[in-house]
Amino acid sequence: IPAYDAKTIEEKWVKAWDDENLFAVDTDPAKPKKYVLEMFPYPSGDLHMGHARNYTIGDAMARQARMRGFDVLHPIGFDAFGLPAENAAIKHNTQAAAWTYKNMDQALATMKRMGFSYDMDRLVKTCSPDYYRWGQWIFEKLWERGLVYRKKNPVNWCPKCETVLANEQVTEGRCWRCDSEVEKRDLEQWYIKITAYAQELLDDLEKLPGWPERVKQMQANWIGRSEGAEVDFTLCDAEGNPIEGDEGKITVFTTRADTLFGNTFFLLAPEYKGLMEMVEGTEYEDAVREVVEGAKHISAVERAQGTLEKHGAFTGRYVVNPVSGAKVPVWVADYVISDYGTGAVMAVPCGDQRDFEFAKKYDLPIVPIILSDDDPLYDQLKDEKSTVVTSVDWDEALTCEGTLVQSGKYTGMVGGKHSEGEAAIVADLEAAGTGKRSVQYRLRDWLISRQRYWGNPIPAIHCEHCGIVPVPEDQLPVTLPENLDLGAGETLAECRDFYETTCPVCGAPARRETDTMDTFTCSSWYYLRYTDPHNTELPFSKDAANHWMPVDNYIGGIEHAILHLLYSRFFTKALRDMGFLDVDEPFTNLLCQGMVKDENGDTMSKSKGNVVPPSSVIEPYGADTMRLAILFIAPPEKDFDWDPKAVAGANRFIKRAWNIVWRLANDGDANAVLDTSVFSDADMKLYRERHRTIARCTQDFDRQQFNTAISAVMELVNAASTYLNAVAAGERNAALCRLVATDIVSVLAPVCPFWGDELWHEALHNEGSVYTAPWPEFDLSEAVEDEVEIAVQVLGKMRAHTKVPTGATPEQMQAAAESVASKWLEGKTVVKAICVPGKLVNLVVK
Ligand code: ANZ
Ligand code: ZN
Repeated sequence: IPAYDAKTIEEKWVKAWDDENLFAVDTDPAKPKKYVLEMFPYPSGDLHMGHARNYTIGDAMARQARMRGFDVLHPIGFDAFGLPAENAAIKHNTQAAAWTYKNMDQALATMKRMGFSYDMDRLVKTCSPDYYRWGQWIFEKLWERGLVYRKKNPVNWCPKCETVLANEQVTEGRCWRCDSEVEKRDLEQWYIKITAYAQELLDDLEKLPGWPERVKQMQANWIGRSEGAEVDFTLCDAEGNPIEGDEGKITVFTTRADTLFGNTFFLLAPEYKGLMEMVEGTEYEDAVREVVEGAKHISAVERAQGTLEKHGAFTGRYVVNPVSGAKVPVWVADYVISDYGTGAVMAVPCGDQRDFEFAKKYDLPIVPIILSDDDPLYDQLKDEKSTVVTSVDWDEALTCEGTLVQSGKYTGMVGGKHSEGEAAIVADLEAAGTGKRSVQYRLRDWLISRQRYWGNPIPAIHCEHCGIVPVPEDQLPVTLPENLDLGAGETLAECRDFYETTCPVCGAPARRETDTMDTFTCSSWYYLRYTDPHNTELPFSKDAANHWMPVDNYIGGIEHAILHLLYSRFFTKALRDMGFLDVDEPFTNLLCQGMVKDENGDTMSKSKGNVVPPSSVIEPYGADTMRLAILFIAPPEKDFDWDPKAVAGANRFIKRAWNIVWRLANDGDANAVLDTSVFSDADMKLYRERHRTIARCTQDFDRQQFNTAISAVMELVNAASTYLNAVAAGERNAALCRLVATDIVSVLAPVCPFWGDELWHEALHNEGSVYTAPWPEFDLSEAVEDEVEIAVQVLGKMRAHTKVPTGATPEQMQAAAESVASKWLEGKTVVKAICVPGKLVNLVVK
């Protein structure tokens, strides 16, 4: 038996698979398709442990699916545009393209070394013109359809990255990439109208039973659908007279119209249009301005969270409440955000915790209009229609359901979200023409323009005469120049060769758009390009997309739960509506793999110096050991701590399985016919074990629980080892030995492919690759034992064990029990036998 030499074997098979182009898709209409996809990497350097885990999971799935008879599409590519390349180029005084291509080459070499079964003919690099050309084309199609527009708006600006950011890219007021504090700037930017799909993006989460619940929940929260009403308030002066010359009314969005009687003040967002004009020249101007300026340094998301200290100021104005008729003061407050609802709020301190805190801070009245029935005020107020109690000293607002009090004719009704009281008041507002039903979404349109160089150019031209016009389709792509002097600070906006152009409509000199697209536009459709990567007429053909889509198994990190996955779902739906493919959702099953942490359970990071590079395992042990360890240590969705002992253990198992397969193969005979009627007891035992473990392994692969699938293989290896030790060489069944050797190689091959192909050829003398071999069949009825072991009790005391035929009758069980328990029965008579079939007999004696 040759020694297991990972290095030699792995080098040999990397080359052989390459020469044969083994992993190319062979679209076979007779086979069912399976599209297995791992989220493509950003080429920031060599692969790290997180990548290794991501791709190992996908690769095991893809290889096993292939063996199960699927026609498998398993591609890879690179999300190659983005700021890190630009920053690295500035730092090392080189080109972003050179840096990116070098990193991609390095990552590709590592992927090969890991044995990943990618169809390299379908490699996609988003920075390559033949890819980004189609990104520009799709952008123009969205534009034609009214799903792209420009707008001047306060936007998130990262001062360090010197670019704007989408809402999704700001976490707790900071840049998702560099963690700098994000500022607000008023800039004209390009937007994609993702909000047009808000409802469908929400509804269709139901079509995704194969997604983790928490990811769907995060998307639903991000979309943030809210049902409520818009209510009109009339502006007035301190005496309650309508204000001359003003528009006269301000509308609010509320989910709690039932609380209108508890509205004691009124709030405007600091960015509310016309706010400063309202206070100009008045004694309130300075205080209001202070709040407006202060709010500029806090992100809208944070302001809305309600965890920060609240700031506000009185504007000197009042509004009249359309239901209670009360005159309430108008304030500016920094926890009100301008781009949700109407940017104005009817504050109800007794029912809303934020309003409650604001009222406490600024000493505004808290009128109780909703009570829980254990409230001390309940008995006094439960029938009270007018306001008799004008303030309470509660510790917090009552934000759940309760009974409405001091609320006119609505008193006594149930109050709360979607409550009886809410419905009644909204119906009356609608009848009076002062309000209407309304649905709001938290989701905002996707700001996609970036003032950065290394990205896909937005295909637009600014003409003095014609406005902003799209670059004609036959002039795409707008090619990104690769020779900018980034080190010297040159930007696209300063690159004459790039921006000087002529207007495609009138021919006058014009200026090319110099903003590039958010790189998330590139990753929103790459999975479609894989289905037809060389198409020069279209981004992908409808037939190819319809054949392969949706992706059956998508594997990636939870950090993409919102951004990438939401954008991709939107792109798929928009492209569907334009007739380019027929699927509603891009990813049927989503697996979010857990993190690989260091030995002490810390996340790995360069700054902590605790990164375990994949090469540190591949060098000493080989890629197969690395793959086995990654899949065996934990179920794929769980985090795990890196454990060198587990790696050594994985390597020991590979060697042991190697030896067992060789020994079985040497005793086996490919021409022998399997005949169970000549089996010895030992043969039968191994044969049953084989059916049992293959069944478990198959089910565990289906459930994507690779760790338990590997445990099943280990049991089979143990059973084979027991057999080889117990049965003399000349007495082993040659057909059985061959079968079990083939089984072990086959079921472990998706995990340890190099090991698998080496044994497939050298020990089993097969042609081809185990990758194209069928997955072993099993028959659970063959796994059933003929006999079962039962426990024997005498007067409830455990005395012995014995075997009875499977399906034995109570009489047979009793007879067997009496014979093994004879020494406890001496001199007694059995009066009764209590039998639990297949398990136990309890003999009752006198
Ligand atoms: C009165 C009220 C009484 C409210 C009450 C809540 C509780 P969701 O559910 O998230 O949609 N609101 C409306 N627009 C806002 C804005 N631009 N900035 C900050 N807050 C805003 O929240 C809807 C509620 O948030 C609305 O209902 C409004 O306060 C507030 F007992 O109106 B409510
Ligand atoms: Zn023009």
